[in-house]
Amino acid sequence: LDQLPGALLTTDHFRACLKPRARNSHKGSYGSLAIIGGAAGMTGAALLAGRAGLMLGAGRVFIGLLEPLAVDPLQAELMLRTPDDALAQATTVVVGPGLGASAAALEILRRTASADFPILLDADALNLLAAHPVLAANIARRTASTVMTPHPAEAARLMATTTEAVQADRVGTALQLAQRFKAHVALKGCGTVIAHPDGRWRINASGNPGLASGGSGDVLSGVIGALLAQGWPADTALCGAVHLHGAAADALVAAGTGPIGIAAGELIPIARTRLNRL
Ligand code: NPW
Ligand code: AMP
Ligand code: MG
Repeated sequence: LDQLPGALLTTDHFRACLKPRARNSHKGSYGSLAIIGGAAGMTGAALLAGRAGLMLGAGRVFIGLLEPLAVDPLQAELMLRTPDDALAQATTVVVGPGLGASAAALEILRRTASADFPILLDADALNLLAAHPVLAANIARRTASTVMTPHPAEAARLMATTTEAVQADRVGTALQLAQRFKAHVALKGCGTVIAHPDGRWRINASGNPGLASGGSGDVLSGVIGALLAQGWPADTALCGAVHLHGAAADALVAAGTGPIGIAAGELIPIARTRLNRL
């Protein structure tokens, strides 16, 4: 399957990455994930990504919030920091959920882009790249892995085109983004297209319109970050997370608690169960 240039994504693409945890392993064995984002009015985006990162197995999760908060009362395990302090602790970074477009957002994105560990660029990080071509060009020069998770409007901004043009050629758009940024790309939406810099691509069949609500993309970012932090290669982490995220929404529909009214945070414990049962 991994040799085919294009195929439907299945659990066979990533199952081999799930290895039993060594009995004497510890939180340092599973990576330190930093989520950087959460400007005023959008702190929820960073917290959702952080909760997903924690529940999908990252050893430690730091949230670098642009709008300071003392604690996440629903998830006290999360360590809330300034963006710089979170970046300093990290072995993997997700940047973008609720990041906004302030000068501080641009500055922390610049610093994250030069990190020598895996990074995931989502949401406003992608919008900032679209507006700053020099920074965008630097992404392709990174030596560590880069993952990008645009929805169709974010992809259109990056490609300086329209959402309609992106939707008319989803595989082509995802492949072009992967080549341009030397990144593993998920072009989200119904039938998420995953494209790799070497030209391989996959289409994900899990998921349903219950995911069409605010915060579901932020949860996906945290799931990907958790798998990256635990040492999964970027291509497999992206495939695994996209599949698990959609499968969690499908399980909610099967249980009669969706597609209407799925709150993005509800996906997290279900994706966790699916990961443990792989
Ligand atoms: P339309 O309406 O069809 O013209 P934006 P955002 C389009 C944070 N969040 N197929 C669609 O365009 C994020 O992390 C915070 C086709 C839609 O209206 C970001 O930082 C939350 N079109 C920030 O908010 C929860 C599609 O894109 C437009 C499409 C802004 O992110 C919410 C929206 O894109 C949110 O995650 C598809 N499949 N999908 C929180 N709780 O704090 C999207 N579009 O303007 O980039 O805004 O995605 O809401
Ligand atoms: P975002 O727009 O960043 O919040 O991301 C939305 C998430 O929900 C992505 O993972 C999309 O692939 C997923 N999603 C949204 N609408 C659908 C749909 N109709 N079918 C399947 N997945 C969807
Ligand atoms: Mg989003």
